[in-house]
Amino acid sequence: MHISPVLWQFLVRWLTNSALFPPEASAISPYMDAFYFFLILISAIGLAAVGILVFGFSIMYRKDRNPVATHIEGSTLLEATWTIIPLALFMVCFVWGALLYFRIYNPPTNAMNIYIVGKQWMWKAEHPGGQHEIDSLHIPINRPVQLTMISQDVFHSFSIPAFRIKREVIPGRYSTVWFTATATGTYHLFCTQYCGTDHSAMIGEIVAMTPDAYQAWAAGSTSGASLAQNGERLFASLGCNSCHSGEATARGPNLAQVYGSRLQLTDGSYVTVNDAFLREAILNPSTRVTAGYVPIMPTYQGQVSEEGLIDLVEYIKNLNSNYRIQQTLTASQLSPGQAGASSSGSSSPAMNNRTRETLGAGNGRPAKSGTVAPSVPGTVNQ
Ligand code: HEC
Ligand SMILES: [Cu+2]
Repeated sequence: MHISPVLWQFLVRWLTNSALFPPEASAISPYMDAFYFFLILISAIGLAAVGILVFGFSIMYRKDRNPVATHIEGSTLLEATWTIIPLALFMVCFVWGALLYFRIYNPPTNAMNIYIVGKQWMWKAEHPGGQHEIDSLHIPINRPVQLTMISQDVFHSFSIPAFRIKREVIPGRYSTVWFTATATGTYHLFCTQYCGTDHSAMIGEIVAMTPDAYQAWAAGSTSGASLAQNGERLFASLGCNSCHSGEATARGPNLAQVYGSRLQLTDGSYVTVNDAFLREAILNPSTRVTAGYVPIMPTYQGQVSEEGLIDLVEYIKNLNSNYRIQQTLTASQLSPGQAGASSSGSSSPAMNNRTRETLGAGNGRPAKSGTVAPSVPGTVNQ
């Protein structure tokens, strides 16, 4: 789907300047806008068609020209036309929308991860390096950023109009959203789900910076300990290491390689261990018991805050050396073009599959299986 870039720039700039439209500041924005304009266009055509017919018929069949009502028996051709044309239009919307949807909800595996905790009425952001922010979020441009979000109380919704993203933030469950910012600047952050008295004040700012500026900011605002280090401390103080010592005789499984792996449960099914699974495993250990183990792990419900859980999750993630290597490499690389290439060597095959699918969808062509991760990972950002 291609619109002349000149015409596109003109249209978007005009809309942005006249405050009708937020700026396009993420990789997905032009694609979302193209779809949005298409919807407006077909709605306008439909509106015009109906308007013209109503107006035309009321003149053509007015009382003095047509005193006795004409009885028309129906027409198969006409009915087929007004069924097939809208159906075709809706199918175009469906396929186009679905392709965009898959792109928006499948983060590339080399995305840097930031945690967001929503509560009445503020947004808290936690960077893996231990930087904490309230009602603001600093991010580097030209790098995929994934947000892992949870609410401490009621439903909220995290929305950055300039990035064309919005996602529910739900109590008791992680939800994720990702984006690649393309232009430096400060953008609005809104809660777009009515969440109580001060809902309208649950706003903040997104500061998109060059990778260099981001690194300087991150170095200057760290609280000392990274999330994983806090998690390690919590892991010891909650007594997790009494069972998860990593030794062969330990009562609990070794957690070192668990993140990103496919784990077999006692009922024979498999799960892929992600952030949400880890959180569940700590709060409700008995719901999904790992095969080969007795369900002796106590629940930690009510004993750890959401921030504490994030620290634990981040700690367990970082025990997986593959994940750690991948994150270190991507964090130290300022050029987004290399980030994917490094992750291809270190992440598990299952993860590479996902990267491939995302990249494939992003290019508008189907992913080829059997190939190694794409040689131009930067395509995620286009
Ligand atoms: C009394 C021993 C014990 C304690 C204490 C304990 N666990 Fe476990 N844990 C287990 C056992 C046994 C399993 C495997 C059976 C299951 O899934 O419930 C397990 C499973 C897990 C899993 C699922 C992943 C896997 O490989 O099975 C995670 C994650 C986990 N524990 C984290 C923790 C954390 C974090 C703490 C501390 C807050 C903790 N555990 C405390 C015994 C324990
Ligand atoms: Cu809210």
